[in-house]
Amino acid sequence: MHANHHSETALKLATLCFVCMTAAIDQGGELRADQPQTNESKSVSVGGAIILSNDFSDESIGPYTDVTFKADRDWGKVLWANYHGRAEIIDHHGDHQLRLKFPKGKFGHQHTGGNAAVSIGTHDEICQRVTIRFEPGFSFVKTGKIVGLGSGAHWSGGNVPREGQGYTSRFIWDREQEAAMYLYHMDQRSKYGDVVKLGFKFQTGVDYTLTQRVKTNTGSDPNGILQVWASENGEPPRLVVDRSDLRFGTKGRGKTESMFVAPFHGGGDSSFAAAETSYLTLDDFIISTVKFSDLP
Ligand SMILES: [Ca+2]
Ligand SMILES: [Ca+2]
Repeated sequence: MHANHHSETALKLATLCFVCMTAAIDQGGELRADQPQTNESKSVSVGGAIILSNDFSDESIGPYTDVTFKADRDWGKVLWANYHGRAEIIDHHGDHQLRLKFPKGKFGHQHTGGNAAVSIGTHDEICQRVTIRFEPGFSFVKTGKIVGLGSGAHWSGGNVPREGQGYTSRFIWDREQEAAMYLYHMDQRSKYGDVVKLGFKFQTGVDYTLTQRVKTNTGSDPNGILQVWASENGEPPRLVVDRSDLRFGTKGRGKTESMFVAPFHGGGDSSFAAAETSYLTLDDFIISTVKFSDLP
C-alpha cells in the first residue's frame, strides 16, 4: 500500500512535468521567429492548454522512419510506431507534411498505412485536431481508419469495453467515401463499433481539418460529450456531430489517454484492399485540454 501510494504520486508528478514540458516546447518550438516558412501556421489560440502540436516544420524531406517517429519530440511520448517504411515527409508548397503509402492489393495496418500511438496523459476533456488530404487517385474501396483518441489501446478489432473500461473514437472513411467517426464504447450496438456519419463524403485533393472534442461522462451517467467539426481548404469549421449521451467509461474510467495515428485499409480481409497504390497526407496535429478558439 505504502509503495503503491508513492509510485502513484511519482506517476502524477511525471505526468505534470510531461504536460509542462510539451507546452513549453510548443510555445518556443513550432512558431519560431527564425522559421522562414510562412505556410506553417497555426491560427487557433488555446493559451497554455496545448499538450501536443506537430506540424513537421522541423523534419527533413524524405523517409520518416519508425526511428524518426519515435525521436520526433513534437509527439511527446510515443508508445509505438510501425509504418514499415511507408511514411515520408513531403514538401507541399513549402509546408512539410506527413504522407503515408497504401500499396495496391494490401489491407490492414501491417501492410498499408501504419500504426502509431502516443500517450497524452489522462484527461476528462480533450480536443484533437488534424488536417488530412486524400491524394488524387486514392483508392477508398470499403472503409479505412485514419486517426483518433482513446483510453488505452485495447478497444478496437471487436474488443468491446462492455464493462465500461474505456473507449476509442477514430475518424474513418466509410462506404461510398462517407466521412465518419468509429466508436468503441460500452453501449455500442455492433461488436465491431458504431459508425457516426459526419454528413459529407471525402473527396481527393481537398484539405480537411477535422476536430473532435471528447468529454468523459460523470459516474455511469450517459452524458459523455462527442462533438466533431470539419472544414475544407481552410473554411471556418462546421459542427457536424453533437452528442451528449455517451458513456465512455464507468468508475472513473473512460478518460482520454492516447492518440492514434493509425490509418489503414480495413476491415480484416482482402475485400478491403486498396485497388491502386494510394497516399494520404496528414499535418497539423494539435491536442488541447480546452476547446479551440475558432470553434463555433
Ligand atoms: Ca506542416
Ligand atoms: Ca518534429
